[in-house]
Amino acid sequence: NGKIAVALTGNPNSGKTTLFNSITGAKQHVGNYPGVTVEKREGFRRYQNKDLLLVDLPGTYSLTAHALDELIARNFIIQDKPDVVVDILDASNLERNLYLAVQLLELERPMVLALNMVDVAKNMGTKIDLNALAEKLGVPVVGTVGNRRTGVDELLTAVVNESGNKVREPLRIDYGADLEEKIASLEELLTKVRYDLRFPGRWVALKLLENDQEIIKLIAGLPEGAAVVAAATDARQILQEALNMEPELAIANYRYEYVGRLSREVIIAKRESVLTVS
Ligand code: GDP
Ligand code: K
Ligand code: MG
Repeated sequence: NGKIAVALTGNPNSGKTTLFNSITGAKQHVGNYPGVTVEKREGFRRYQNKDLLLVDLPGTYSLTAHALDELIARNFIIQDKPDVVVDILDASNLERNLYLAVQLLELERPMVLALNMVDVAKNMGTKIDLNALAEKLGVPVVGTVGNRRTGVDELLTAVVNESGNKVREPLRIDYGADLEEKIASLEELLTKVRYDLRFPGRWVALKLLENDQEIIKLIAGLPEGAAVVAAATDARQILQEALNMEPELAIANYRYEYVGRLSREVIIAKRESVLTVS
């Protein structure tokens, strides 16, 4: 009946709470995530005859199983299945913020990018081609200045539009021949595991190769899952030899390369550093 669940994600200090407050006003509710003491903020907003339920997730730089905040963010997105994930990026620090964005995109949920702090980026002489970024990532991108409420309506319009959509073309970072071969074979093995898999198969395969203890535990506990975990252990050994490094490091490197290239492609102007004469 027009209810839309929206999760706000992003790096710490990208402006999540500022945008959350701009969108929801004072009507916020603070709770805890089940079993942990990390604060969960919920708020409401009626927009274009829809009820938006917003959740402000903990700020993170990545989505590994090493940190509680990162686990909370990814588990919320995967298990609660918000209708739309809004990733709030600090436009003045685009490359670093894109590192989280691509990991969120790999979760294959409907998503909108809010490129916040475009005022700060502009003052630094940085201009970003939002359309190019949207096209390359396959998601809508809206420029915002959270503390001035600039772009908030445009952002909400994009959220409402996206909520009725299936995920477009999921982002596929090319992890290179060695990793891609193992990802494909694990993904194939995973189709035989009978599980209520809300996680995308490719994402689970990547997490197994990254030695993600949460996902390993989850899969190992499922019927036929132990064989997949064993195959992943073998694959990790082979990859370690072939790549001459831990597979998780190789995967992170491919992501860094991808976001480095992407940010160079979409930053259309960058002021030359000013030489000081002494
Ligand atoms: P969070 O950690 O992601 O929740 O970030 P906050 O909402 O706490 O914002 C961090 C700081 O950035 C605060 O001082 C905000 O007032 C400021 N801020 C948020 N959005 C913008 C913006 O678009 N432009 C500028 N210049 N400052 C912003
Ligand atoms: K903050
Ligand atoms: Mg905050």
